[in-house]
Amino acid sequence: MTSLLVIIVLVLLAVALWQLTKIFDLTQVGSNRDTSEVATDDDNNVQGYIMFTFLAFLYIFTIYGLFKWGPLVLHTPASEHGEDVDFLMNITWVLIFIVQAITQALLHYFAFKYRGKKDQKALYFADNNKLEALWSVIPAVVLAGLILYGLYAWTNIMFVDEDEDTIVIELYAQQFNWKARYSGEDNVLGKANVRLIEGVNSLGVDMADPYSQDDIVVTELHIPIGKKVHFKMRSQDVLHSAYFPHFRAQMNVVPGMVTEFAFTPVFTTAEYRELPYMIEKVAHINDLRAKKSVELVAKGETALDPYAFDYLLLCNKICGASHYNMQMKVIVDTPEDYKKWINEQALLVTQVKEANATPVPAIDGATKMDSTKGADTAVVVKMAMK
Ligand SMILES: [Cu+2]
Repeated sequence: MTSLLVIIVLVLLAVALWQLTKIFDLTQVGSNRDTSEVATDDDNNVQGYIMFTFLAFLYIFTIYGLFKWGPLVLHTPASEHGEDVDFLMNITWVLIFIVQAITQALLHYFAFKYRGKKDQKALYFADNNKLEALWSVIPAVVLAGLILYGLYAWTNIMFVDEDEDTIVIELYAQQFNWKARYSGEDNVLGKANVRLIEGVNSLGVDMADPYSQDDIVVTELHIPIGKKVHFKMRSQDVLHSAYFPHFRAQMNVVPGMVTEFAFTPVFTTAEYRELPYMIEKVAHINDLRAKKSVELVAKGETALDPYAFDYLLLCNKICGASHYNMQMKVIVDTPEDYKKWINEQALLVTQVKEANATPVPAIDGATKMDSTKGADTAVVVKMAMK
């Protein structure tokens, strides 16, 4: 409603201004004002200086933006290859920045220098091979250099030696959550198929496959520092994208195929929380939250919990209504903590067996079906019938 009112006010204001200019034109009737549409030297000078003002605006806005929003970029990378990605990104930015600063200055300077002047005629200039070669070859060489370096970095990052000692983990995407499946002692993931999804086996793991017997399914990803983790990704429904911003890793997760990415974390969660930039950032966020909490409490609502940093796996493909909230907490542990954690996790095969073993209660009408327990029972019944 408010926006409609604002629109009406703006339209009325525009109409009023237009009427005012008409009245102004009428007051000028009879005076010997220059009404010619051909630009005079004065007009051209004004246009020339406006060009310079625009150039100043471009530079001032760029510098302002760098200071104002520059600190918001992702800081220290938390993976081994992250440095390479950042270096490539920074080189690209610096190049764009230098080229933009020079070409914009030249463009606006020449537009000013050769602004219209009375009796000045444009010089007919067909072409200059040397100049054209120069401005084609320089960008071509620079771009080829960037692309070659990019390809080199990409192959380096994407290459996973099959014999390398890695931890194989499956990332399973579905609208709108992530699950992780650890390949267990054998480091091989058991086969899986969407047709096998049933009850606790929400990833459709083939429980008859010997490789599935030690698989573990979790909703919070733990990985050890300093060890290469080889992710194999599957999607249950639509296109998703596994995005680990702090590890500088991203890969599409495509239904019907397995995509891969591997990286080595170099900071544990605890270490990353202690980085000076992170301490400052978290303090700032908590300042804002504390202020907001005062407002909330005044309104009789609950205060916000203080924020603590955690690595996240996000979805970076708009995959539906709750896409924005499709995330999984990632914890980088020390090798000892990781070992301890993984040993505490229940095997999928045990979970499936337990679900199957739950005694089926006597079916006494619909009352059983309105609780979660009831839903489980339905699954068990279905599995038992298989
Ligand atoms: Cu998604």
